[in-house]
Amino acid sequence: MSNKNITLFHANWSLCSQMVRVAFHEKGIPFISKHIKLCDQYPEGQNLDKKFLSLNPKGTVPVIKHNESVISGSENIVKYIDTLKSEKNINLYPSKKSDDFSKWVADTTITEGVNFASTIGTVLPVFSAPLIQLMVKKLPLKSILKILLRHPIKERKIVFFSMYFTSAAQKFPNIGIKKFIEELIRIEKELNKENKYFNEHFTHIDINMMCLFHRLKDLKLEEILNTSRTPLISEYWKNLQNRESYQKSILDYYTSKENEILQEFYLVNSTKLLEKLKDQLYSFPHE
Ligand SMILES: N[C@@H](CCC(=O)N[C@@H](CS)C(=O)NCC(=O)O)C(=O)O
Repeated sequence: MSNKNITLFHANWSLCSQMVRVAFHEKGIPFISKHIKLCDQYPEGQNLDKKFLSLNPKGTVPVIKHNESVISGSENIVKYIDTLKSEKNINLYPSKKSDDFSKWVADTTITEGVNFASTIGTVLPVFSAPLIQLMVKKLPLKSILKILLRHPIKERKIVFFSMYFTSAAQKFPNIGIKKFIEELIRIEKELNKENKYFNEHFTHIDINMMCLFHRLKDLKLEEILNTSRTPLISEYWKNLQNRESYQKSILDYYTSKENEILQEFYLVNSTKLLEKLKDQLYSFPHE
């Protein structure tokens, strides 16, 4: 099947969209870009419009349309992209698939139906909550009502609504501290000094880690990747940032909107999360 005419519906600042863009870049497969203004970031809330909901009834990005097929969810999409032929000789999956590999992919994805802060993939949205709250509070009331009336995912409706009317999201990061440090130690143990990446070559796991670690950078928590307790992670993160896809699929998608929000966030945010993470990491028992 031709790789032409693949349309990606995505958002500049969305972890799952970043994952899929990195996969496209790594495979050397072009896509037609349709940027969706998400309801927690923009008054338009295009992911709740009828047209988008007819593509993905869950109202989330990313989604791809290839000829007549529509695929949603970053995990499914990256898997699909990997099956497409391209000039670049790269496989995002190992030749021998294992349950362990699949579990790492799932654990590093924002998997639906999985409790918040129960995997590293679902901890990062919890850490991002104060940043998202800052954007939600800027929305006009009309947009919040649109979320209330149309968002297909009940939990998100409640979260966005509470972000608008309360400051509860400031405390959300605390829910993820313990799990995040456990996961960091688990990753450190899994990494091998001989490999540049999680496995012997760059795979779907590395794509997800790149995006999750980058979100830590956005949140000014990157220091937690560069401690004496996690020397292999520190090296691994450098290797991930050296991939061309990091620049082209993540950094190049920052516009003045994202940069301005970040500047404001750094001025107003005071959860002292980094200190709490460091305390938790250094008190983690040595084996
Ligand atoms: N499991 C899905 C999760 C999709 C998801 O939650 N996307 C977020 C952006 S990372 C989104 O669309 N948020 C907007 C909303 O929920 O209204 C995936 O991996 O793609």
